[in-house]
Amino acid sequence: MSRRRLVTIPFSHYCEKARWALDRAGMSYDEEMHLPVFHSLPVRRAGGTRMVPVLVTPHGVIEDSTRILEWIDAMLPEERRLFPHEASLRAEVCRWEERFDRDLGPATRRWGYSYILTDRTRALAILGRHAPAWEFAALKLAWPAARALIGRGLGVSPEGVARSFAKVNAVFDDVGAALADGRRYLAGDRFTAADLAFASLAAPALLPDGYAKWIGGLDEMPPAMRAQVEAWRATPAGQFGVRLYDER
Ligand SMILES: N[C@@H](CCC(=O)N[C@@H](CS)C(=O)NCC(=O)O)C(=O)O
Repeated sequence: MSRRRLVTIPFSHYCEKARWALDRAGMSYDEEMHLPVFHSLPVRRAGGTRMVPVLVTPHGVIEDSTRILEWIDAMLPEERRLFPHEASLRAEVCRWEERFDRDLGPATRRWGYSYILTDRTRALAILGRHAPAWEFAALKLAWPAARALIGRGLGVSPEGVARSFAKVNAVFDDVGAALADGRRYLAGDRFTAADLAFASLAAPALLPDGYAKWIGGLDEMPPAMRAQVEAWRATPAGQFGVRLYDER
């Protein structure tokens, strides 16, 4: 039987979400990593449409991190599932998860890129960590064009970044408010897709140790970014995200 293959942009937090779920389920897979822009062709070759993550299995191709989580869940016993069976709890988990996918993921990504793209040396050090050698060489050569393409694609403008910053704060406030009653997990009394989606999609804003392997640690980031990461880490939602990584 051929092995499962996860096609990724390695530092993508949506890929991190899928990777976390696969690891948690103890499912083996090979990760095929690409740089942004260079990912397009491999994604289509793998049977995907445009975005990563794409999971290639002997039984078919699964696109989208949430679909990947659902696919993994179908193979787990109820008590290990990320989406509980009980209807009202499941609805709560899905509401959180959709909110993080829709609001938090794009916002932390744009905010993070706004710092990373400003300095060529830093950007290449971060983006190039796990990149195939030829993709990295091409990225270096074509950096001004690649930078412009990524920045435009993600809407990295002062107004866009300000909107994303406000969105991260709004999500963190809501998560903090939910946790104020002392609960350990966002929905119910065990770890679910809500927690996994929050921690992984908040990772660019929290830079927990478990994510540093993919994007770099706090000390590699510019001072203004570091200060904001530290401020977010100090919030109840930030502490929660870091704790989930520690317990991973
Ligand atoms: N809803 C998707 C979002 C995935 C996503 O935004 N992937 C980004 C990387 S973080 C991507 O592939 N961007 C490349 C592109 O848009 O071409 C999921 O949950 O998997």
